[in-house]
Amino acid sequence: MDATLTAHAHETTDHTHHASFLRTYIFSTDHKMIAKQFMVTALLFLFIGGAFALFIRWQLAYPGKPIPVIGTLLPSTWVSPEGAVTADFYAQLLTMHGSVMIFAVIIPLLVGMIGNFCVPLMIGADDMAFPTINMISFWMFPVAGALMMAGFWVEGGSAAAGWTGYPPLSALASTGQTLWIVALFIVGFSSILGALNYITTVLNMRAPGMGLFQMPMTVWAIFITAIIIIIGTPVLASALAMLFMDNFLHTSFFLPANLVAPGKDLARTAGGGQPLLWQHLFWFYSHPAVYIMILPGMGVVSDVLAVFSRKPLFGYKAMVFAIIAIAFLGIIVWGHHMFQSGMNPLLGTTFMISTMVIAVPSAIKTFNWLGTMWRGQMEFTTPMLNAVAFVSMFVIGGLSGIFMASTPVDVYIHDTYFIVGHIHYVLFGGSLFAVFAGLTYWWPKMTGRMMHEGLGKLHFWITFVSFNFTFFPMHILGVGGMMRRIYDPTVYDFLKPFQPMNEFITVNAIILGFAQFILVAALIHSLVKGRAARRNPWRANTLEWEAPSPPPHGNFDKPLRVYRGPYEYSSPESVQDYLPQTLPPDEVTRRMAEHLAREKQSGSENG
Ligand code: HEM
Ligand SMILES: [Cu+2]
Repeated sequence: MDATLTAHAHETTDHTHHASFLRTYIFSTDHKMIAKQFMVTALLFLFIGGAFALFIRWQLAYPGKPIPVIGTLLPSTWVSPEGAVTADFYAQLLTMHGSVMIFAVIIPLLVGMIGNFCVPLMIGADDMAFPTINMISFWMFPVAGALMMAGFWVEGGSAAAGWTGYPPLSALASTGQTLWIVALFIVGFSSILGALNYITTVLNMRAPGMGLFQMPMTVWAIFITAIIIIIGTPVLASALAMLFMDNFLHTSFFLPANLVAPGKDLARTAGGGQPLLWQHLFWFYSHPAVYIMILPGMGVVSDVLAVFSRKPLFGYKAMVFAIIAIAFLGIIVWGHHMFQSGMNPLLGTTFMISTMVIAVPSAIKTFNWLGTMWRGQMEFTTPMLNAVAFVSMFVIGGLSGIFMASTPVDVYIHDTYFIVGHIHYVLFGGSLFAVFAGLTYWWPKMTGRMMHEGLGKLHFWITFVSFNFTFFPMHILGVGGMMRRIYDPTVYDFLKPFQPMNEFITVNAIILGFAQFILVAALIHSLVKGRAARRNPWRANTLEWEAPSPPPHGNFDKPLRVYRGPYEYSSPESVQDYLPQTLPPDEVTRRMAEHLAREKQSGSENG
């Protein structure tokens, strides 16, 4: 292993200057470049998805009023002549906001960007196991994203059946819906290829001496996430294939007999299908998918919290088993999305109980994060602030989840804004804050430049405050009865008193959206003017910090051997307060002896 590592490193330093622009930046097989490609593409989609959200929010706060500034510039198929969002366009925006954020932002950022950047570096490998497959896996993603977006320009507009694509609506739909189906299929393919790569890389390419229980939590989390992807995604893919056939080949997997759909020719549809079948298949993937979107975040945050608390991660093994437990339970709870579908109450109860059980490993993780910070020497850097926000926002989102998991409560809050509140606490407050934590933590390694702490903190605080002002009131709206996916709340008398709250949310959503430009400014500022980053600016133990910043193609300039776990902070064995995983034990003792001798000497000089 040592020999191959060094051999690769040599080979690559020789070859880097010959690599063409195309091979270096476009069709690169280097995991770090692929991570950056995922980052740039997904951040672009973050702004696109964010713009959709602001259009939605504008309509909810000021129904029927023209969109300011750009309203009249938008195509007449999207907006009314005065420039207000039409009902049809609203349904498209809502569908595309959810689909883009989940499939083109959160999953690519957490799995594509963090996974690609961290896994090989943190286990001391020179690249992924299958670099070419890795490249293909990336390139499927922008292709899929573009296909999905293309829906806005085809006859009938984009997909509009919600990010959950429920039939019969989605099975009797427009070209836009088909583009959505094809795009998701391709994204799924890309995910599976990525997952195969992570699993193989973690199992086969760890540096000598690194046991599974010496891997950092980020690596564990991506590893388990990859297993969930392998189990869940093929099910989604088959469901999508069936939906595609219902649309085009007059099959009726999801179309019941005697269906009446105005304006649709159902003569050739046999009927006999089950719309509920889609819900089962979809949620069999998509509930585990919420863990695809949170587990990597949990891994990142565990690493960041330990480093900036200068303490070992509390309960390392419990953390690993909690991830495994969450992943396992996550696969058997999908029915909690279907409580109101008329399922047998007995079945509903089993799904309720299994869902509530997920709170146990989630709480184990939460308490261990608190235990990690407890009495630590906490340093509130930008990554740390985002990581602490992750923990607290995830707790709020997890708690609202338990409300919904209770079947009698869910009768009232299902399909209301309460669930929109829940989704955003876990996905924005959780996953996206974890992305911010990870991005700002590994940025110096990625680019070789430090980020401006002031800009990073400004971005954090504005985001954190406006995030809570945007999404917390949604719980109140939901309990008040405001339905999710509603176009104009003011047509219902009982919702009229909530209109000021809707306006408040929208104002904050606008602030939240524009605050993200501060992050972009911070990244650009760092690239242009940032201080050069040392190898290990955060004084961390894990292997990626042994590589130069940024690491060259092939990653490490020296052979590595792992002697211990990743979280030996404030170790009494160490002269500094940390013990890198690669520092040989005899070197640790030698340094300590030297240090003690020096202390003794200075002690006798003073005395
Ligand atoms: C203790 C943890 C959690 C529990 C008990 C829980 C429970 C639930 C339940 C019961 C629903 C369905 C509500 C309904 O439709 O009436 C739901 C929806 C949802 N949850 Fe969670 N959840 C938890 C954590 C998470 C996490 C970590 C994520 C993502 C990172 C997440 C994302 C979602 C999403 C996206 C939906 C909405 C799906 C839709 O559009 O219909 N949840 N959750
Ligand atoms: Cu779920």
